[in-house]
Amino acid sequence: MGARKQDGRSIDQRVIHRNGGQLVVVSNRLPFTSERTKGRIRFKRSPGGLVAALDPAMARRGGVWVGWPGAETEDAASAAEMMPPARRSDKVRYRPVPLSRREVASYYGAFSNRTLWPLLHYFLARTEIDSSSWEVYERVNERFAEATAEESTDDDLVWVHDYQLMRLPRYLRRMAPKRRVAFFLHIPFPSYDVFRILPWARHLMRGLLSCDLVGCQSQEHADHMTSCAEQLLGATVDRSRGVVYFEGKPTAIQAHPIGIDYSLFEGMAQKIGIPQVEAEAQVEVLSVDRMDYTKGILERLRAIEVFFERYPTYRRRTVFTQLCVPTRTSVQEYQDLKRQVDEMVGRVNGRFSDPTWSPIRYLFRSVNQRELVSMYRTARVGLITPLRDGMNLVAKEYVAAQTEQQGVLILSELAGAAEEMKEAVLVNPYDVDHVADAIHRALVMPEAERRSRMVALRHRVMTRNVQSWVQRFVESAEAAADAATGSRHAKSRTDIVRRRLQPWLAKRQTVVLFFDYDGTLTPIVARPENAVLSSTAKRLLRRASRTPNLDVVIVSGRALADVKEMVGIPGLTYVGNHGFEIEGPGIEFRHDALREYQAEVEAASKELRTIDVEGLWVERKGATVTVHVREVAEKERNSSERRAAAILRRHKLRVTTGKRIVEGRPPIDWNKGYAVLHVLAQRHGVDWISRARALYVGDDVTDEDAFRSLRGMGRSIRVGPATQTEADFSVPDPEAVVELLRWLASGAFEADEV
Ligand code: GDG
Repeated sequence: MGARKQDGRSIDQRVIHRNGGQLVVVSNRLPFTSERTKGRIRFKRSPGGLVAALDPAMARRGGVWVGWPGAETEDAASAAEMMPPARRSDKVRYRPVPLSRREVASYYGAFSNRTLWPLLHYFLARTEIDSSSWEVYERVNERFAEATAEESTDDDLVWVHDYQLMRLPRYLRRMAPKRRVAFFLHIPFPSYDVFRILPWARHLMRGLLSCDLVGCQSQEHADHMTSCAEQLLGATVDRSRGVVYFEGKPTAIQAHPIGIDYSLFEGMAQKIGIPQVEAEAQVEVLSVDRMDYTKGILERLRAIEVFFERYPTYRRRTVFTQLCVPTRTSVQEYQDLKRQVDEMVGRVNGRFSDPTWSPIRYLFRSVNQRELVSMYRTARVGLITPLRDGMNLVAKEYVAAQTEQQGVLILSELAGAAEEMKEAVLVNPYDVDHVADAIHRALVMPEAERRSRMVALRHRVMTRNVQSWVQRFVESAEAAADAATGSRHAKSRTDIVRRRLQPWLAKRQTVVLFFDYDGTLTPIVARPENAVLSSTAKRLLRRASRTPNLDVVIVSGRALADVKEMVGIPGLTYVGNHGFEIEGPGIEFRHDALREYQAEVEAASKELRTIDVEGLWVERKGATVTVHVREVAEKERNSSERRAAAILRRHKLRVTTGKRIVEGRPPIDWNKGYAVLHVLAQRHGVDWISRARALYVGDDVTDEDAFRSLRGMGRSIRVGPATQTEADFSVPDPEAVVELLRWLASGAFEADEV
């Protein structure tokens, strides 16, 4: 029976239903594979790490999954038939992308698996260069992009996976310029000298740079990708922030090492119970791989042979189980590898076996997950030695299943996992003598050492699990997309900030809101006296001042009297003069420096007024003095700023520069950040953190002090670009601040859901 009727609804109904802001995952394969046998369609979970990692996350979170259902079909109608019945939940919908026989052969078999796969894993001699398969790769990527464009909206986050779809983002960007697009590469990204070998290296790089975020398994891969962008396309690179600018658009390139569903593996292992390894005569060493030349199976078998040569006393006491899962069986290289592995196992077994024991137990098939965990559990040593691997999830799963902390992990230093799993016994998989010795070392390792290594490994695999991987990736992708789209998406950026703040704000009784004035509540204007609060902002501030559990504080570089007059709402707390003066219910504060430095500030102001430059003017405010250069002719602006700064320094004042202003203030450690903490302690006690949430919104460099002070204790929002700031979030402009204020003043942050 086809999938259409099994869940009582048609596939199309499931495909059409949509809700905004969802995750749209795109991968070559859907998480299941359909097979047509004797007129019936059967569905199997697809093998491999990508599905193992993403399937549970999607099932929990919901969204759309775009991909190839696995069987060759000529048209969309027959592809729809290849859809499975509704799964565990209806939260995941599938959009099949049909592929013809020729496309499967060229896009998948040839370009993906005989060109990109070997090259990205540094197997240069196996890399095929064939322009006809490239053309099919392009066309298929375009078709995937079309399906993705149809299935997503500008509110969604499109998350494209892996090397088969590196060109997709380029097409999608053309079809839907505002779509938020992120990419994750599951396999390694090689150095420039290797990647440039591909005649289509530039095209592939352009594909990646059409994304807002590109995630790699390790920092090393991310660094390689950044250099390639720079050297192949002349992109501008900001290494400190991990951002590449190409064709006027930023792309963040970051390391996001993938994790596993730790509690699933640990839970299954606990259910299976404690293996009776000690009681058994034989100790087991386990390797699990897809049958792939990158996994180093032949080299490992050779190391096992050397092990039995060097350590003959371990014969009959040790069994190596090699589970090889068949993949890409239609590709010639994989058929050849299978033959070589078969031969090698036969040779080693023939050499060492006796009538009751064989050194290698070889399984060429897949096992179910329970059996797999049971194998992980019984193995004293996990022998994971790929020649190159993006990450290697088997290493992490083995560790998760070691609930008794008895096992030892031997891990290739050329697997991405080695970057995080330093407590494993790390080996060079090509050095078979070294691997043989490492096996011996693992077998004789004292229990105390085994335990301490395993405890450390388990802790890391547990905390960096697949759930946190998805969460961190999605958050980084949204932040990168915000930065890229800038104010065009003002509203949605504010929405994102609101969504993220809401659960945090709702957790405490009181919320203390700090707003900077100029540039935050009002737009920046040429003359400060013209920075008038809009009637909406004023109304909302008034409403906020009456909202229960909301405490509003206005923070400004202006003199206290000035900012009080500009806002004009009684009952709020006002912080003036960058924190030197504070006034509000229960607070009356004037910093001593106001008096101490009065004479110096006065003298500096006088001297500054002697600068004869048209448009420059000096504003004296309590403890500080500000030189405004906004109206100075552009060519004279920098020199005027320099002259003003020199005068201020001569008077021993501390100089800060802001948006077309230069300011001098007493050279003492006091700033908006200290003032914010002072207000919190005065109004809510030194232990304010247990009762109140503090949120600071500001646009200026002087607000960075407040962002820093609240780091880890409160939250902060920068008004303007999210670059070079200590703030946790950003919104584009004062209009967005007013939107945020509307929400806060309504008290809606106390609700359970936004
Ligand atoms: C790519 C990258 C990266 C294996 N045999 C059986 C079985 N498996 C599952 C394992 C594991 C997965 O397959 C293999 O994952 P790996 O990470 O080891 O390798 P790749 O397939 O090459 O994955 C890799 C990964 O993507 C994720 O980003 O780590 O570097 O090459 O989860 O458990 N599962 C079952 N039976 C088997 O016989 N049930």
